[in-house]
Amino acid sequence: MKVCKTIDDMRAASREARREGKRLGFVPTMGALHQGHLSLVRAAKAKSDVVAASIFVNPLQFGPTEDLAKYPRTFDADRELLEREAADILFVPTAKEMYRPGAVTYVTVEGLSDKLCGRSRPGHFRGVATVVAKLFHIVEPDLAFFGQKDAAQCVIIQRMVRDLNLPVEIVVCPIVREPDGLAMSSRNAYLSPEERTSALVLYRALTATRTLFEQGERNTAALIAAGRRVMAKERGVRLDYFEIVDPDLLTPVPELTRPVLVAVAAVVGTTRLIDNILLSV
Ligand code: PAJ
Repeated sequence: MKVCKTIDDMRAASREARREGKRLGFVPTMGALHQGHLSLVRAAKAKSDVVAASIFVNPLQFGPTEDLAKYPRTFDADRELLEREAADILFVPTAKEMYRPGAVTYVTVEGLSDKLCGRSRPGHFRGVATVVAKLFHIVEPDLAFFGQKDAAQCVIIQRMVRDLNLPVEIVVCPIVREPDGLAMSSRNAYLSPEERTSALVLYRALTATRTLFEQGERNTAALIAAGRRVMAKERGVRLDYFEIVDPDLLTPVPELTRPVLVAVAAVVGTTRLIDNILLSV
């Protein structure tokens, strides 16, 4: 695996692959890799000739009181995992390499960036869209792989690609869960054993909603209420949102007449976790 630390090195590696007519698949990450990330690398391997991954803890997508400083950084283990998955290129720029002093240009996906997590994390999706746009320009992939775990992120990236005519195909891959249902996340590493148990409430609430839906309930207010009731029962968990929204627009829907996204975010102890499911009628 070729490790590129500079933008110039990364561009050269990408150009070389493309000169040979190879399809380049790209998996952007912030590291602390787990099976969720690796599922994206495997999907990329299956659909592309050359696979590039990036590890960059993007300061622009963290709020001033968020966990940028303590975000888990496990580079040696990450590199080994990527080697084992036979990734071809790893891009690991520094923050200085990615953001020149005085950088003032951002990508805002208006009307979407303030939905779901965007409401309680102002500036977060602007940071995500900006860094992903930059990464796409540097790596120049044919395909880029994202996880459904971050549902709003997928919607925002897809809209950005469409609106800016970026020549990349976005592939969204399913959520990878622990055997007990907890969605895998780099932030799960912050959880104490008690919090790890409490964290199961997110998936439990989503499952309760799905069960009610399968029993025939189509009123979203009733479905949301059921999910929120489950969330409220778990002590030490502060609900941020439990919403049922249009999967493309991220806006609330009153009745379930077409597929919807059920999305939840909550703070367990001090750790913010998200999860979601899709319901299709
Ligand atoms: P990060 O949280 O490291 O996630 C990188 C990719 O892995 C994202 O596409 C995310 O949705 C996916 N992923 C995380 N957990 C997953 C799971 N349990 N199952 C399936 N996929 C999962 O998301 C980011 O980084 C950043 O915002 C980034 C896109 C890299 C921009 O900085």
